[in-house]
Amino acid sequence: MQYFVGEQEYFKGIGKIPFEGKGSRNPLAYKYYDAKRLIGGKTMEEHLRFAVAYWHSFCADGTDPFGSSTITFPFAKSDRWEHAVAKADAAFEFITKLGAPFYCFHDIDASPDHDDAARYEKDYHRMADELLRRQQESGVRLLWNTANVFTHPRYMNGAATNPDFNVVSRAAVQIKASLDVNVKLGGANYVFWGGREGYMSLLNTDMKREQEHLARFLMMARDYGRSIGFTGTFLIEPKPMEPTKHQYDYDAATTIAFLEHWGLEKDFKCNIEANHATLAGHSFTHDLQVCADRGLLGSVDANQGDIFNGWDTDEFPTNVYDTAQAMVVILKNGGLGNGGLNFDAKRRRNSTDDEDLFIAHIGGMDSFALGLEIAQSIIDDGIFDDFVKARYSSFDSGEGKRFAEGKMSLSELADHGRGATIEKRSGKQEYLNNLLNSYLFG
Ligand code: XUL
Ligand code: CO
Repeated sequence: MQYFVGEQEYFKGIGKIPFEGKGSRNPLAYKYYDAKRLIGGKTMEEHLRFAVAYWHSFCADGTDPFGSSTITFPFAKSDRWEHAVAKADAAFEFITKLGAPFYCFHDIDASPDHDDAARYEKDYHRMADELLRRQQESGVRLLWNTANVFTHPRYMNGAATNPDFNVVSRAAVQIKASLDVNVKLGGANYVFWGGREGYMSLLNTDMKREQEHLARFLMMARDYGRSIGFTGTFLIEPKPMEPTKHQYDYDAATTIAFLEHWGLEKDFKCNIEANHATLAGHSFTHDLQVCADRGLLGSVDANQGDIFNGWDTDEFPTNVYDTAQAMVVILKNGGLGNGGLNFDAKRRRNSTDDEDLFIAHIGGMDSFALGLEIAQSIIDDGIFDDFVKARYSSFDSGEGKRFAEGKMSLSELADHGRGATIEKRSGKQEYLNNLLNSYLFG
């Protein structure tokens, strides 16, 4: 099969990743992700809509707060523009060899940042032309892009929520340019992750005012995006903290309440990241379900945290127990629509071989493919659904139905309660845990 390699091949010795199936021990082959295999009427590729994240895969060099870079990229160049062009070549080569249909990026992952706004915009538009050409040649599509308005020191007090109007307006330069670039590249979604949209101390913060500014900013972005022909979904990515002490888009429920309060829910949905949900004290499935229940599940940043520490370790997802449960919610949601599964995940700092980048993605894709397969059998068999339905069956007829339909007063409800016979009914959690294991392990 043909695949895209730019003028120079960067990942030499690694070809298109094949599907070898269960039992293969080849680290550079899929064991479960068989792109064209049909599951419940759609191919795995259509269900899973995998995306590669530019910032981790082609920018993060292993630097952490305790040590300098460990990873040397094969495309490294000393000139910043030449580096960005070589990075684009390497990225499209990598994504094509992997066979992922989508990619995602922040403005300054792909294009050099400059303090001079005009120079920043000029380079970004030039880079968009470079990316567009590679998209057309390779067939890889843009799942979403976003603006990095959290790294530069000017954003240390926030971007849209900064107490200084001049900083807010400088953030608009990046967000407007990113929307222009999105439309040029045919992006399916546009993401806002408010890394510094929160506070470090309430003693210096007018929280109400900052949230009003955030809402105002999002409305302006929506109106501008729609005016230039962006028809995709705007996404907010919740995270409770890190780098701020408290981020306003704390979790799915908080974000949805914010969107609904400001009337933004028709254009915006949530991008749920597994490790952000766990950082907020929820399971990944919990935040997906909160969104699905409100029709606001837009997309997913697929990763996992470490159970032994609380922060955002952004590991590649390998826990099939979680991917299977996540895929149940996603399938019942009717899929992710415009969204997809973006690997907002990085290989560990000491995984320094080029092939480790492939192996990490292969593991993530296989874990979700296996999760999908398991989820489809769980749904097809309907045992969990039947159990849950039976548990609430007292609301399906008679007085219970009248209550659920809002046709009963509190006095009538109490009248029913006086004569009600209450039987003890087990929640059967252990039975259900064991049943889930039987789907995972046969
Ligand atoms: C940070 C994070 C971001 C967003 C995009 O925790 O998840 O990379 O996904 O800005
Ligand atoms: Co993310």
